[in-house]
Amino acid sequence: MTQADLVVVANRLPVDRVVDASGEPSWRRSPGGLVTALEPVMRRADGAWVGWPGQPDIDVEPFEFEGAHLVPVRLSADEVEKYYEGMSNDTFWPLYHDVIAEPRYRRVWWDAYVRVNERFAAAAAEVAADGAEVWVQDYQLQLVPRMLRELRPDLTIGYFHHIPFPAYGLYSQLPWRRQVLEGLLGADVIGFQRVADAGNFARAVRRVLRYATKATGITVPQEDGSTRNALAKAFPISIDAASYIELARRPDIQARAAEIREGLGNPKKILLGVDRLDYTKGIRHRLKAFGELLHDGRVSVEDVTLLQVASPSRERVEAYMQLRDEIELTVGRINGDFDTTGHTAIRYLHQAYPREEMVALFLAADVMLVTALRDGMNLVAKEYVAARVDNRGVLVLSEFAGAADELPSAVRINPHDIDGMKDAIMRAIEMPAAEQGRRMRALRKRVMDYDVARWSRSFLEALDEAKAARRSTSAT
Ligand code: GDG
Repeated sequence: MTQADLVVVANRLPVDRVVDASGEPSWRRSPGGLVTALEPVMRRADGAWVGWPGQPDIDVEPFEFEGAHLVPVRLSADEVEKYYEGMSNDTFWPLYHDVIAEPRYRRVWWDAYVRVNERFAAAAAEVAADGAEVWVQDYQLQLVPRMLRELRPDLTIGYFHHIPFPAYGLYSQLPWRRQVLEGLLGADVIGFQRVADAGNFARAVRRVLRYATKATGITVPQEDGSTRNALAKAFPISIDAASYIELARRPDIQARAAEIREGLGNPKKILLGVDRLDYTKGIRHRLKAFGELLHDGRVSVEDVTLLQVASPSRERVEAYMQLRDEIELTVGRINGDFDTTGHTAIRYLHQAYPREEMVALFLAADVMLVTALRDGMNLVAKEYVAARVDNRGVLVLSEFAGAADELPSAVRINPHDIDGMKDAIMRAIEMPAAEQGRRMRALRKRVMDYDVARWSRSFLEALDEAKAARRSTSAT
């Protein structure tokens, strides 16, 4: 049986199951950024990855894929509904994103969440070698660190939280607020996107559990009366910048960017939004601001087009169905009011595209609009910047996205302030080339210096240090 020195535990395996024309199933690497980030680490370290294969009720034996050992965790259709769509995406997601949508607290969802977390913990415990490091990913698995520590006290455990951790006034709504904090504190290293998220977490720990915290350290009491130290700190995630640069330099992708502009009637300026269709992304606020700019006559459809890619997401969750209806109604109204036979105000695409096409879109866009009401990081902001190998283009960035901490040269907005956002969009549209260049160079420097490889390295270094510290304590 495989015993791995590094185990990644995530809701999803890094592969998608595809069935060919003859009905034969196979696995294809999924496009996600986490996969790219961890692939080299996994190869180096005899790595295993524990996760759900993405379809309910299928039994799959562990298998090797591109140098990693993959361990599938089975979920029934009922568990997908309660643990994933319910507890993860209809309770934690809205609560942790500042209650933009109302979180629903349902005890049957919680019960399924506990049960599924136990299953992930058990699978990780089985595959981890003696004294291995385990890296748990994200809000679907917040109870795993503690469960795993109980099963395997020899392991060093890390957890990374990809989404925000809310202020205590909101967090305290959670009926299971104590269990979740205890679950997370099973980890030796707890990583967040922003310094503020780590601060909110430490405050919740002080308020609910009364544990002492000091800077990034949390003193966790043990059953035997001793204490141990957990580190709760910001490790802002990033992208594989080099791969975006490579795509952006490809002549066929640059030609495609020109074709996209052509297809929109060669407007003077193209504004771009790229988001999963999610209420946290501020798509409605963005549409409102743009609609008003057209209404006020500050921009015209001949000169400016908004291209909005809203990739389908969580389509079985009620709040997402409602959001889609609202957005499509708004887009229809704005286009109905302002389109001409030759020009459209908003080109709306409820579709997912290959990465090549995304990069062509980035290259075609003069202004990138990231207007999230709350976002852990927002990788799209970083991808746009990396793709602008010409040092042109303007990033308009919400201060409520984690990326705002690292990208001060963007045009910063508060998406709730519609007038402020309208002015910022005008500033971006009218920005002289020299100023675009100055800002874009600074943005690109940050994204290239701090890429996803550096992110995973810095987290794993912290985990190594935690492991060394545990060894020296247990030796004394
Ligand atoms: C969560 C946190 C945090 C989108 N549409 C298509 C497509 N995408 C890609 C983007 C980007 C990724 O999906 C989305 O990442 P974001 O960071 O923007 O947002 P979330 O999905 O909400 O991610 C977030 C992230 O985790 C990582 O920690 O930054 O705050 O919410 O890479 O380009 N990719 C392709 N076609 C699409 O249609 N190929």
